Amino acid sequence: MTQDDINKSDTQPDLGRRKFLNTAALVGLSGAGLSVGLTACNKESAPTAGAPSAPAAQAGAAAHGKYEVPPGQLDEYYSFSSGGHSGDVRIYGLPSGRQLKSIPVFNMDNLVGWGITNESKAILGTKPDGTPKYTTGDTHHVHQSYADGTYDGKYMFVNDKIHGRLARIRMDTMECDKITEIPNIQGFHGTFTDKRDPVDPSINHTTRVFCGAEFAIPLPNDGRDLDDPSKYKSLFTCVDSNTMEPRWQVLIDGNCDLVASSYDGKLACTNQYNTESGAVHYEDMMANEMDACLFFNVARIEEAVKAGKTSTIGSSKVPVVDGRRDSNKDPKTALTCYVPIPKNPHGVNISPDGKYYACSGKLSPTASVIEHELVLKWFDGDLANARDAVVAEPEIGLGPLHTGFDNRGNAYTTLFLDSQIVKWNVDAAIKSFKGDKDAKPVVDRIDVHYQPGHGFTSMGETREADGRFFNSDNKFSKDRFLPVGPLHAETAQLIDISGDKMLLVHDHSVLSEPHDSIIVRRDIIKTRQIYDMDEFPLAVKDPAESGVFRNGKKVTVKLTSQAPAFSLREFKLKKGDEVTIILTNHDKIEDLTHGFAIPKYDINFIVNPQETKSVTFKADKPGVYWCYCTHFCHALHLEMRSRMIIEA
Ligand code: K7E
Ligand code: CUA
Ligand code: CA
Repeated sequence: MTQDDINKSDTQPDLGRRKFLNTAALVGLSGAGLSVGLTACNKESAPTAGAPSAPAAQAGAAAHGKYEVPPGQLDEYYSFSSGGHSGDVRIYGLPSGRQLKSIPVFNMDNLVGWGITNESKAILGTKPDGTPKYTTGDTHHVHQSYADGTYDGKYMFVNDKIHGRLARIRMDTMECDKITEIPNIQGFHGTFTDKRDPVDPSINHTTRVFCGAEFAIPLPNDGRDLDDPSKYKSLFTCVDSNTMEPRWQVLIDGNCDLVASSYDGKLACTNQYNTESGAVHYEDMMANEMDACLFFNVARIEEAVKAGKTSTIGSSKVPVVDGRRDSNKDPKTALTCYVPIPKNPHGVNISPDGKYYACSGKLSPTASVIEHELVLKWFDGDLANARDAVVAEPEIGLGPLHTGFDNRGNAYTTLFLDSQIVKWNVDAAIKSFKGDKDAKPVVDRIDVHYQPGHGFTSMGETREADGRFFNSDNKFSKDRFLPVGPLHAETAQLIDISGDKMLLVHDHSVLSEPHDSIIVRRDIIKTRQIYDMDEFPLAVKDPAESGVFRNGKKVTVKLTSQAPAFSLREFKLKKGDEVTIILTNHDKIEDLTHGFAIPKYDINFIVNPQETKSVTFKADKPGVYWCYCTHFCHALHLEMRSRMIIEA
């Protein structure tokens, strides 16, 4: 690429790409028999979608200095973000967009030794040979534990779509402490913590995590029914947030996608784009005009489990209840309620007042507003038709996906195809749906760059939504940052939503490929900077305990670190030994971390202040190996080593 080419790509208007994506997407969809809805809407929103816009950077931009976080000052919010197929969870400060940390979860991480230390492998799960069972993961959704309808700062949960696992991260250390593999599912996508118990009023905090499986599979998936897609099914799973064991599963018709939970604890829900149960081809999944938002009556499901109205699948012992349509025709006993929603919806989010769910149409230009009380009314047998729980369905633009809320009754939905965020008023949408011609649901629009996936507001998934910021996690960044080869950085764009007009505050680059995030006020999060040595059963509490302890071929090496030295200058082993090294960091000073790398043995990990970690390996290569500190800790950091001697 010449300098000229670079300049050209710099000045290329963003219109080109939008047109391309719009057209390409629409052609692709119409080929598969797309509904009139989308075409009709295209006309309406064409002026906004197709109009030449001012150069991207200026459109709707805010005066920048107002949001600057000067050197030495701290951000007001944490943003916790899934890393997609990187398998990690990232932490950013907002409004600055500074990246603070990547928490290894399903990925292997060389810096902290995740997937290398015995402690992390015990959490990840291992194969018989002691290596991690899986080394890949795909994190999509992060949600924290709640008390009284807002974050309690204790835990964060994140899904792994590839292998169907749920991970828990403790918020005091911001490290993963448990991972559960959910049986009999594939494509574990949406997840959400509950906010209180549906029955016991004293439990006003999170005790469950709901998990939706997107891909239907034969049950059990052991080679049977391979060629009979009508037998492929999805399960909705409830995991105990404390033990992290699956409590129950619901067999459903259609599929799960995103998940939401109600503030009163009574309902969980998932949007369904595949009510057709098209098992193999995506055209099959687009046949119906209406798909659904599927509601789960948590108290009834748990009664049914208690009463033993359950089955099990394969070797799993998790009780499964029947949530299929035909088994739940009588609302008064139904475990599930299928609310019809157009068309291949994606995204379901509950408003901070707990009253409404917004479920986006994706292939329909609409967001459907479902009233929580009316769904409960259906379960009481007092609402004739589940569809009557839909109280608004504003046309908001093309490719609507995810919705965030402010504290003033407004919703902000990402429009993937239009590359916009649309602000719409929930009450106006309800009035308009009732026939009020003067009610105008759409309040404002702002271009984002480009193709937003998730969008989320500050504290917007809690009762303490504060209506200050909206963050748009975009899927394409093209010309927003210096090019770095074929794989571009992703853009996150921060938008000030505190006024009538949305204002673009700034872009910050994020590594591929975030999906969902939550924005949490910083006062809620209380972290520890130093461990308690007693938390680690293997801790080498006194440097004097250091040494090599042999039991036949099994050898334990105990050592400690204190800047700038390890307690053993050298240790001797024999070829063929099965070695476990236990290292305790005796430094008590905040930010004084040491590393421990063993050349040619593929070992590297850190120990934070007062932390203990261990690694196990076979001493199969005789020679001298300088184990050295990898984490800068002291002026004599380079000198901080221990000599591992392996005799032939
Ligand atoms: Cu829309 Cu996995 Cu949340 Cu990505 S999903 S964007
Ligand atoms: Cu210890 Cu560097
Ligand atoms: Ca569908």
